[in-house]
Amino acid sequence: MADPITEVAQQHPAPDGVIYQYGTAGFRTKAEVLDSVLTRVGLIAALRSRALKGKWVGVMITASHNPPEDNGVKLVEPMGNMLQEEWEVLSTKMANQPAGEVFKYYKELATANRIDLNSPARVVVARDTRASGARLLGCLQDGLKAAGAESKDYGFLTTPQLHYMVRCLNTEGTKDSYGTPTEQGYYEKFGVAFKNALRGKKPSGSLTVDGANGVGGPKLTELIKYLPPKEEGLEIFVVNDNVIKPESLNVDCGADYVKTNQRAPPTSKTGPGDRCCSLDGDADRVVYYFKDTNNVFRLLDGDRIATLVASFLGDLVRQSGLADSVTIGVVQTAYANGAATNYVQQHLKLKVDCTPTGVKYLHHAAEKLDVGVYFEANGHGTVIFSHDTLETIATHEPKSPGQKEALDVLRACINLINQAVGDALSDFLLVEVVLAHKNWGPQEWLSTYTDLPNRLLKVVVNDRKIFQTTDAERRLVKPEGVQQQIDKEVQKVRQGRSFARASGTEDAVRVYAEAATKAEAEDLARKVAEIVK
Ligand code: 16G
Ligand code: ZN
Repeated sequence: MADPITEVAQQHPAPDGVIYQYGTAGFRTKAEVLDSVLTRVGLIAALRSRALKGKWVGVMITASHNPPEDNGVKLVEPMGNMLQEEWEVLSTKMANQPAGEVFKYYKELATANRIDLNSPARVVVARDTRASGARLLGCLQDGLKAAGAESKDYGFLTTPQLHYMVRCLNTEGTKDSYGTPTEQGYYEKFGVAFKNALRGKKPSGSLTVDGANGVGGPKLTELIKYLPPKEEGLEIFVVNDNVIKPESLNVDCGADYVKTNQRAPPTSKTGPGDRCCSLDGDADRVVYYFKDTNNVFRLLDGDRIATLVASFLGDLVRQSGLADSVTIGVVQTAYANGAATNYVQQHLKLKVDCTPTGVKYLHHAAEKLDVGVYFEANGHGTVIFSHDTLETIATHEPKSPGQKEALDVLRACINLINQAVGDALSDFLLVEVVLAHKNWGPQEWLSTYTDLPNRLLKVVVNDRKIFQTTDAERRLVKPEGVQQQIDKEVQKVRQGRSFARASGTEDAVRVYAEAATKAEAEDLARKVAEIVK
């Protein structure tokens, strides 16, 4: 009789000719070819937990903003962070082993990483609302069982909720306890923090939240029960929350639709000045938008959230009397609009770091700061506070009622921010707190600076792997000579900036260009696309 691991690998064979890769957001592809991957991720998760002395690790089954027929899976480290890079490579190798080799590779990994295969392994799992989720969960559980892991299934959760659970489970009963590892615990924590951060300020008007017909919609409906009643707090309308029809997920709605098409979902019925925001399919991304008085669509993307939040936290730190002991920094990617970068540096007088695309890079850079505000333009992001900074803020003695007031709000904001990972629900509550305190509507928020006109193009090339970048993806080192050609075009336009990078999620090169006018930005993007073609 075969051992359980070989048996389970053979029960869920990989289709011929498919090569898998653990990319920026885990494994992600057509759901129909993912069975074998899920089983092997079960084995890897068990090994990862054992390597970490039985700490809980997480497995999230989701393909975020991808179309309904896709699915994916990603692993979560004990503090709620993304999987360590070294283990991404091991996961990729495991996913591509022939079924007959899986057990051998499993044992090899154990030996190489000094893992005792009889020690406890603990894995928590959750999934988004895709139709394929239940089947893939079964494949994952087969892997977990074969590896002898203890597992906890939370059913449907947003990705950030799963990250929250993992962090809570590993800190339960310690002084770093992050909260109660239940859905109710999550809602209670963020509900209380929202109320405390508002401190009696009532957000103006209402907020319409587009749930992308994904898991974020029903979870938000649940969260609303824990928020202050609309008479005292925020009135929220949840739209596009149809999870009964999984084929509608991310279709003509959601954060990716809004950001890519620069328009509201066609079903949107809101009037001028009404605040709206859209989540993505697993609710780890959020973008805001509204129609101005001329009925023109206005987007408030991740750059805008970062600048709004950084400016507010900066004020609170100063008003609390902490300006000398706590510094705030903003982390962006090359996609951040030049005007946003400029606003942070020149107006807010804060430091900006730039990293390659992908949450893990931003998160990592933000970890080096006292307070790291990081957002990708597409709406992924959060704020993280260093251990020492948390301590400083917790123990600071205010010297006036004004300082005390600011400090109370700052402390509540820390609890309102999901520090494990970017969380659309927590992010939009934070935005609402800031707007309420500033007494701003979306127009005031938009007026802080004017975006440079920009253009993003997708270029299909023969082999995207030849495009190698440096300087946080802002410059190409290969193919040789291409960067020089791009530089030449950039110099021809006013306030020009452009870069080309290979996509991590699609077989294409992305070209970004911005300039003083729309015509120049479009022209520059087209020219650079010609160069890389
Ligand atoms: C992934 C990343 C996202 C990034 C995007 C870029 C995570 C969780 N997700 O979806 O942050 O913006 O890839 O895609 O890190 P691209 O490489 O195709 O441009
Ligand atoms: Zn997502």
